[in-house]
Amino acid sequence: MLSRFIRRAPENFLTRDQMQDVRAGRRGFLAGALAAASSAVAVNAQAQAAEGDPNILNLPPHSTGLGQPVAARPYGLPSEFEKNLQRRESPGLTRIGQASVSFCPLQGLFGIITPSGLHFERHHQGWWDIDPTRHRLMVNGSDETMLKRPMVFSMDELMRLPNVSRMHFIECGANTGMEWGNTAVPTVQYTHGMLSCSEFTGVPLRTLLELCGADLKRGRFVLAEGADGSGMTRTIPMSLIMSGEVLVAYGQNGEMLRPENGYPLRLIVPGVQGVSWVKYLRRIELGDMPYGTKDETIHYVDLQPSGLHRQYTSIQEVKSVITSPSGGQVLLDKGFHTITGLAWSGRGKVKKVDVSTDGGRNWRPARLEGPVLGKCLTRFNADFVWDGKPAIFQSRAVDDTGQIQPDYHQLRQVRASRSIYHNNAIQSWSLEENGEVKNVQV
Ligand SMILES: Nc1nc2c(c(=O)[nH]1)N[C@H]1C(S)=C(S)[C@@H](COP(=O)(O)O)O[C@H]1N2
Ligand SMILES: [Mo]
Repeated sequence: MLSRFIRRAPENFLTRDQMQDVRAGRRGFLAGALAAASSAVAVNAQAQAAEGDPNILNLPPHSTGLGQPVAARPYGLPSEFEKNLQRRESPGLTRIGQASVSFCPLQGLFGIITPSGLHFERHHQGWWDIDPTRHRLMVNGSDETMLKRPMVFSMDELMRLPNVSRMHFIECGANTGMEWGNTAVPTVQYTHGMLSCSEFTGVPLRTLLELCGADLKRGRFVLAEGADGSGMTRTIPMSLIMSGEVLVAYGQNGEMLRPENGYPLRLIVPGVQGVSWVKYLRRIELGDMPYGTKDETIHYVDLQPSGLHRQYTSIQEVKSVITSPSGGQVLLDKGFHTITGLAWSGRGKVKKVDVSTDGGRNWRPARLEGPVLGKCLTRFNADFVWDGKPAIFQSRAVDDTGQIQPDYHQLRQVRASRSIYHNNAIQSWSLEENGEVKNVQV
């Protein structure tokens, strides 16, 4: 029984033989891996029944020899067997210069925090490892009456200030964008992997504005500017900043931000699409009207059924996805399996997640695993006993403002079908009789 498991994804766990293939640069091992895994399980189960499990009976070297010395690795790394759990570039997307996306392997993660090394990446001009001793943050007003004391902060000066740590998700507005076209991207890594969640540490932007003597009545918008070559500038409404939620952050999961995620400083705008979370943050300007920069007027806008574009739709609406079983995974046996997934809302907390195993005809509540936090990922689980027949898995989240995640029919009625951004529709995974799980739209 112990050898029967859900293969978490074609990319996950490597056997020793596959690891040797990877090291030797031999290709094509993944294609054969499925067949090998299925037959290996069947053979193992029979062999075990007859003569006992050699994995238990024969003492392995790690039970008889000396282990590795302490501090052999001053900075820890995952197990060699996890080498294939990686962020990946989608085979279906073209990389333009350094402008690219790497997707987070959601199918292989537990709980709600994304390990920093697996956080998705979206760079409009490539990433930099910026010298923190030379990085500066300037805070100024659109004119001299907006802010009494324009200031320039070094990292040391910022890190002396009172700070907070908060757990939040970040989702690119283009996440799940390929699904508008019903392209059936194969795995959850590529359908939903522009999503990650971390504990961020930093100074509330409100604190910095107050330090600079900002006119918080007249100042209605802030412009945030990054130090990379992408000209990444976004308008942030003061209503978000006054709540104290918007952070100028240097910390991510207990250490400094990773270079790919904006080291040494980025903006955290909880609930809002990723593009507003300006990385390599170098300037904040307080003004009295929206700035209308390129990334908010021509990009990240939504084509409506009327033919007009909707702008400034920046809140990531309530959404969920089953991460296992999901596309590319294989159920190797009938019987008990755990359905697990993630739910989130840019408007607040997840209140409820329902799951269906028959394509949305019947729904039952999933268990929300704590903690359930505002504008943060929430893990849900549900029991499933597979009878060997085809099934269609779906999850549907509801947030504490009462918003319900739509199905594709409902979404397309309001948003038409030629959009790119802000797709929060219900995802369907079809389980076939042979145990394979595939991306479908129903
Ligand atoms: N300076 C800068 N900030 C940026 C970007 C960028 O290219 N440059 N990309 C934005 C986009 S579109 C997204 S989705 C998020 C991605 O953050 P991540 O790479 O840490 O996942 O950063 C945003 N902030
Ligand atoms: Mo993005």
